[in-house]
Amino acid sequence: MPLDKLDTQLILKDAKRELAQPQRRLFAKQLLTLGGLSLLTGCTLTDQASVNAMLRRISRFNDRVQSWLFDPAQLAPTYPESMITRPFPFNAYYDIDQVPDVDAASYTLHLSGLVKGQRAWRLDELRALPQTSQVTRLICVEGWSAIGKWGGVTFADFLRRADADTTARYVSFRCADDYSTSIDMPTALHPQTLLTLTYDGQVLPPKYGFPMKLRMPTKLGFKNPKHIVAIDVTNTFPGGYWEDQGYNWFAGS
Ligand SMILES: Nc1nc2c(c(=O)[nH]1)N[C@H]1C(S)=C(S)[C@@H](COP(=O)(O)O)O[C@H]1N2
Ligand SMILES: [Mo]
Repeated sequence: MPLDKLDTQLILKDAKRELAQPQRRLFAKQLLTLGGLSLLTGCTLTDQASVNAMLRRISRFNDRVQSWLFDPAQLAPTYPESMITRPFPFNAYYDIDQVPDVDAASYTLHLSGLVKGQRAWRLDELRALPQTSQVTRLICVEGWSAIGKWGGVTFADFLRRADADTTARYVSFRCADDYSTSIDMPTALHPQTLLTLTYDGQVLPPKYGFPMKLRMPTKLGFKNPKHIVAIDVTNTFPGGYWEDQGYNWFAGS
């Protein structure tokens, strides 16, 4: 069916709604006309499904561009401890009374994919690795940000100790709830990307991701997975919980 046979007004309205999310502003600048976009992307805009496919394709393109621009030496701002937000907000795709209850004694972190080293790590093994801490700002797309203090193991260190192939493209995370997300390798190796075991000097509480979360001040909140139980190193694009629902994958600076 040619484009003019479709309700182009409705499709445009829908596309604009999709683009209204703040992390898509870059993306929105490129919203010319649907006809122009269809020429650029080579997609035929015959129905809503193909419009969505086109939007995803453009978002993926932006991810690639941002990934080239991303400078791994660029550091996110850090703050004095006096600026820590108290109480620090809790956020998840469910309410606080549904926070997963992970058992410390039986917890293991599974490593899979392009990794030569040890495949499962116990919590005491993670705690025995060299620790560092940082005070940074978490920015959530829902319209809030807060400064917190996270401690743990520099993720690049961990990946090297685990003998992960750091030339792979992606690292993906599966969580004790039904959450998942994934990042590019330059972000995984960023000096401020932290395999986090503590919050504000205390064992990471359940609400903030016990026993382990990945903290990246260069990424939006939703890219910072809590309650991680499995890490996969891969060259196959992994997506994630929000990413699969159309949120921009790169989602960071
Ligand atoms: N496992 C898991 N991780 C998650 C989420 C979630 O629902 N489940 N929500 C994300 C979102 S949207 C935000 S803003 C931060 C909130 O982290 P906080 O509760 O430590 O403030 O966690 C992120 N990581
Ligand atoms: Mo968020």
